[in-house]
Amino acid sequence: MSIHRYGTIALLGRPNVGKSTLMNRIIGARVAIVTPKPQTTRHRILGIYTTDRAQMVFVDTPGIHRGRQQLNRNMVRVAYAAAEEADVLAIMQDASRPLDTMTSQLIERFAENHLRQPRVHILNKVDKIEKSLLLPRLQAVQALDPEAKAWIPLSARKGTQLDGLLKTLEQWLPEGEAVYDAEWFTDQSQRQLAAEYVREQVFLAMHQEIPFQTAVDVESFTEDDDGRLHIEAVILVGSESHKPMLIGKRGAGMKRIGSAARKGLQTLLGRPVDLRLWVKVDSNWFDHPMKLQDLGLGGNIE
Ligand SMILES: Nc1nc2c(ncn2[C@@H]2O[C@H](COP(=O)(O)OP(=O)(O)OP(=O)(O)O)[C@@H](O)[C@H]2O)c(=O)[nH]1
Ligand SMILES: [Mg+2]
Repeated sequence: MSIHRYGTIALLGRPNVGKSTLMNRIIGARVAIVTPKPQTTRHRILGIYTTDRAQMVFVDTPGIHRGRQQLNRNMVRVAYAAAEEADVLAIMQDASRPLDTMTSQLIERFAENHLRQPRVHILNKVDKIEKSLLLPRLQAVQALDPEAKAWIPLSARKGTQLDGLLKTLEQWLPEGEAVYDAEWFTDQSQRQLAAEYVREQVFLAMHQEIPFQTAVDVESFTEDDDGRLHIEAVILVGSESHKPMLIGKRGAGMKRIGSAARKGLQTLLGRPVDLRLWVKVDSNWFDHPMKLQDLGLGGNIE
């Protein structure tokens, strides 16, 4: 009989490199929100992939970046804490851009902190790159971290090379039995998913600093006898001037956000959803440790 493996794989890298896209692809469901804007992911999110041979728990993390606000610092802390706990470190970058300094910074930091887990480098977005540029970029990452176990170019969006990635990752996981039920694919509650799906639509609809100063708090989440979910959520904005921009003419902006989030949730959860949204101004919530804690953004990973 072959060995059964179980373990966690931290997906680490700069914002916007495609960590959440890759995890969703592997899991086959939109468990993490994805937008073209950096700093979309704010929490540690698990995506659980189960086969006969292994249970692979992907740990999606916020992109590592510099930011002065408490929210930014907490997000980065979550990413590093996830790295410390993982069995395998998957370091991701955007292959369509020149090699950035983040990969070397990460490797240095892991060495300083004695993190000796196997490392696998992922060069994402190869669908965007001219073929002749890929090989030198791959060689640059290999030269930077020759002790890594693998350097894998792929496209999370197109789903190319995923089998190769999964095979490699599985090989470096420790032996062990599955921990999660085979039907589970994330650790997030439906309530958390609802908040994230609303925030995704806010990120897609809003520009400049508005999305980064927005949070979503689900205030009421109930299920009626027919299985329909009734969700009431507040969108927190960082300044009075953001409120009308979010609401739009005669509430059109909010309607669009609500309708798109509701449809996405219905698809994910496979049940009808009623969603009511409000906007509340709470200036500088993103720089207050206590408020962040209340919103589940305190920087601790449990
Ligand atoms: N062309 C192309 N775009 C991709 C690919 N993977 C992700 N993207 C796009 O890159 C953008 C960022 O993707 P995310 O998955 O949100 O990136 P992330 O690393 O999770 O970002 P943060 O959560 O901000 O750290 C989105 O617009 C994705 O559609 C890919 O393989 N090819
Ligand atoms: Mg993300």
